[in-house]
Amino acid sequence: MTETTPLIASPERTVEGFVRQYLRELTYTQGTTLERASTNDKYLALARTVRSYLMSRWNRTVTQQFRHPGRGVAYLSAEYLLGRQLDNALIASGLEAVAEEALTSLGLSLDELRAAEVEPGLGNGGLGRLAACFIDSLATMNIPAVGYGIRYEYGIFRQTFVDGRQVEEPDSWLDNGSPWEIARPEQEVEISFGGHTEKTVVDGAEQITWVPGWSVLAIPYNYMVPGYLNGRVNTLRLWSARATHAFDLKIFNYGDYAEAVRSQTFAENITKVLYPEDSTPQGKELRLQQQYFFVAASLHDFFERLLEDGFDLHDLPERITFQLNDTHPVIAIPELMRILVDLKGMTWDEAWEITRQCFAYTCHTLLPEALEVWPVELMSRLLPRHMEIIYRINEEFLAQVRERLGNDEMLVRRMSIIAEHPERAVRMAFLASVGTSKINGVAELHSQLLRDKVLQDFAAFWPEKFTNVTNGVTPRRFVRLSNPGLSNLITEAIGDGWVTDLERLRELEPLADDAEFRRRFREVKRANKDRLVDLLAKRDGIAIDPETMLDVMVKRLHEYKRQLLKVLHVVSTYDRLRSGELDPASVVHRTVVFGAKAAPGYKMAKEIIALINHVGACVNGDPVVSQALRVAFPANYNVTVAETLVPAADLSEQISLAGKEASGTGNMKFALNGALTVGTDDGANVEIRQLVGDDNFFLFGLTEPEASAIQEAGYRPSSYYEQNSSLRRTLDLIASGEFSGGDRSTFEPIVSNLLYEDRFMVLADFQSYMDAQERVDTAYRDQDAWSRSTVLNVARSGFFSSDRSMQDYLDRIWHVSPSPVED
Ligand code: NBG
Repeated sequence: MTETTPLIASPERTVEGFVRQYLRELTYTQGTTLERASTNDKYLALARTVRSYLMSRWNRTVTQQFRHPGRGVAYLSAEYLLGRQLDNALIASGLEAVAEEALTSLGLSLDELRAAEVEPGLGNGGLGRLAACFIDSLATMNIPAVGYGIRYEYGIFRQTFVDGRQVEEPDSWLDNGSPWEIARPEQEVEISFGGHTEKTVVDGAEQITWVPGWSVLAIPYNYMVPGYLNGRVNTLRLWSARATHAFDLKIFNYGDYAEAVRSQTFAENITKVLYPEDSTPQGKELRLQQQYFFVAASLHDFFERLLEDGFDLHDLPERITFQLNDTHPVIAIPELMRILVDLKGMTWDEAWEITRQCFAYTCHTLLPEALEVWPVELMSRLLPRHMEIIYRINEEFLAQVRERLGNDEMLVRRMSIIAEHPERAVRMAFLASVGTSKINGVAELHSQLLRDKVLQDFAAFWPEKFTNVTNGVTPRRFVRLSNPGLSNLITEAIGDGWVTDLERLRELEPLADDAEFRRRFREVKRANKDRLVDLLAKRDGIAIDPETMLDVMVKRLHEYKRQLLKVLHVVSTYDRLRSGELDPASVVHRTVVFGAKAAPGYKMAKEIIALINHVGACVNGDPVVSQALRVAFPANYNVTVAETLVPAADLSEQISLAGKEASGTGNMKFALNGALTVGTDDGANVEIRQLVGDDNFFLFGLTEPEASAIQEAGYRPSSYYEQNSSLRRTLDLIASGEFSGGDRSTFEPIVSNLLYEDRFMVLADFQSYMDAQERVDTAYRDQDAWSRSTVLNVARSGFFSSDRSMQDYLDRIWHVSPSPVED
């Protein structure tokens, strides 16, 4: 590709240049004037102004990629929980100060305009946010990488509370315009479904053709992924479904207008909505359609647009690794086989070798019910050719197993990609294990448990395939942008190199012993609390006291994460304050903040939300208790709220049952922002504790082997109830109807579940958790020692940068080198 476009200079990086560009956008793109413009007009013009500064770098990045094609990464993820784009684009382009001054000179406020952006909530929780952190790091590290995903028209639902119960509202995030995306309708890809396959013999060789039943168009929308101050802008390509032209036309010709519109709607349903399940997928047909839709479009895009004409496909593994973010994109494995064998005429064996080398798989769970399976019946109906390919992959794989391990039929059944019970179904994690060259877990403990338990047979068969890459978070968004006070303090002390080399935070360690530094550190925390006070007052009408300890538990609502354990602590404290056992004047004053969405179909999770809200109302309404303890549960926790909440927190609650949380990434954000963790030995907590030191972490609870041993011996939660009087009082109080206006039935399902099932061992860890909270209180009383610990948490958490995670992927899996974009 030759570059013939004359280079149009970017707008000048001065206040005047910015003002000029801004007024141009407001006038010529938005079609309004400063006097008439709505807040949304002003925001859109600002977004486009900032975008215009990045545009030539984006073009340059793409041009360089076409001119010097080399080894790269394609990250395939059904979710990207991006958060607001404006602030990130401002810091990545180094335009923050200029923009602020320019807007002020026009009588506008940057703060007001940034608040007008609706965040693209195209993900559920940790998995989607991780993908967003990873693409940020890849761009910042100058790695040629492209992210592929789905442009959901409705992202994660907006949560509201009615009588303390969760109500979901659609998130129509595109309504006010979407200045960060560029549609490329001319690069549409046709994606087929259904139909049947036909066998023909050509020159003695069997050839299979898929004759699909229906198809839709995939329209790409490009998003900028700007590296931090490095002039690289990578691309995130999200696909949107549209009805095929041929489809409507045929029906139009028959004169059935209504039918034509119906089919259009049917096609466009595919990318209509993000499934709000987190960690436990629903086996819905539309979900499989979504998965195949984006994966097939992405592979096609890579082959047709990014690969030069005449590229020898045998060299494909030299060019690309497709990283599969969980099992959602795993259907890409049979799709690549179909492309290579059916469309490109390769032999099966050659194609298989290439396919395996081109894919790597990240597993993000330990819950057996979270491993996706698709009924054979559905797969055969929706993707008949892929089902045949999966059968053959399985046949050859099981033959290999028999050859190496003998005819151990139990083992063969256990390892089969096709499950036989309760119905015949494709186990996507097994397909991923067979069809990739590397498999990784997301924290040390998680990777170990994958090898020892979840994928044990595969790890024994291919030990070298398994590796670990501990998750990370981007320091740009989660420190630099969300915590300007701390960022300035750090930069003043050690320079600004930490933003792209987070291990440099180590240089802060000696300052933990510097009383003046600790004082300033506390000042920053206090200012962050004041910011949170403002936000919650404006956004939710919730008043919180910045003088209290902020004890924060924010994450998806899931039984394994054990929000219930936190509730029991609150209820027990309420009980003791009210009965006079604790003196409100002398205890450490706390504000317990919850933030959590429950999957709309997850009944128990929704009951727990109601319980939190009802307990909160009683706590806050009690004149004695509320002097010392308050509960705040702002609705609709999202990335934007996290950006204000995390920097303000004193205590980070990471209290899942050991062996259940794959990693957690909120835990890392809190530690990096100077909160201390109360946590179990689970997921990445293990590594956080090792790094920050036992003295600066409140550990409690069973270890994974201990929990497993109790389960094996037969766990009896009621025995803990019988033996522990404070636990008994706490549960009895909930059962009494105290928090439900005297109605004992309201929270009865929660109480009986804890007493008679308690799958995640809340009761077993209760006492240990209460003891840990006592240690927290004691530690918090000595503010000077506390802030020493918080400084050490920050100084020792540099490991949890997603830049380090990306470096680990590069070294262990991708083997791609940086390629800075030239001027
Ligand atoms: C989640 C895990 C978290 C982990 C994120 C990112 C799924 C399936 N998994 O512990 O529950 O931090 O993935 O790896 O959403």
